[in-house]
Amino acid sequence: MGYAAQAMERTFAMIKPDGVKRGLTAELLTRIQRKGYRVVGLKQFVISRELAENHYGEHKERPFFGELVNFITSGPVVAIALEGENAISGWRGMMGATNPANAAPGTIRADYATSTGENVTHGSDSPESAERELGLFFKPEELL
Ligand code: FUP
Repeated sequence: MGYAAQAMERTFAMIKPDGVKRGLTAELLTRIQRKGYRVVGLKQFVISRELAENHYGEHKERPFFGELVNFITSGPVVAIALEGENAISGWRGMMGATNPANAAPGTIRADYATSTGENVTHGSDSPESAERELGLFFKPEELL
């Protein structure tokens, strides 16, 4: 253990339909693995509306909710379970701000996202949401 012991965490990452459609899957997995995170779960599929509405449940009352569910179910996504030191905030840092106009240079959203609605990736924002989202997208036996 180093001087500044860091927490080993699991988080839920997703390449959204725009990222998959544009052929960014390999590039994004490369970034994840170069960073040193371990991929403990991985699958590509089209999310059902039920899963989408559950996943984004906290935004149910927001005006963009319908559009968000339409977008996230519009094509295949790549669901990824990541493990690493401080993986929750670390992956959020790699993604950059929700609105790509505010995303720091070199982040995924600064490099690739076209708008707030189509911003290429998702990442859990807390240990509680990581656990909830990993549970929604993966069965325990799918995490290796
Ligand atoms: P993030 O955690 O960065 O994905 O951002 P939020 O949880 O705030 O938002 C989830 C998703 O809702 C965003 F990725 C895109 C969508 N969204 C909008 O379309 N408009 C908004 O004003 C805010 C979020």
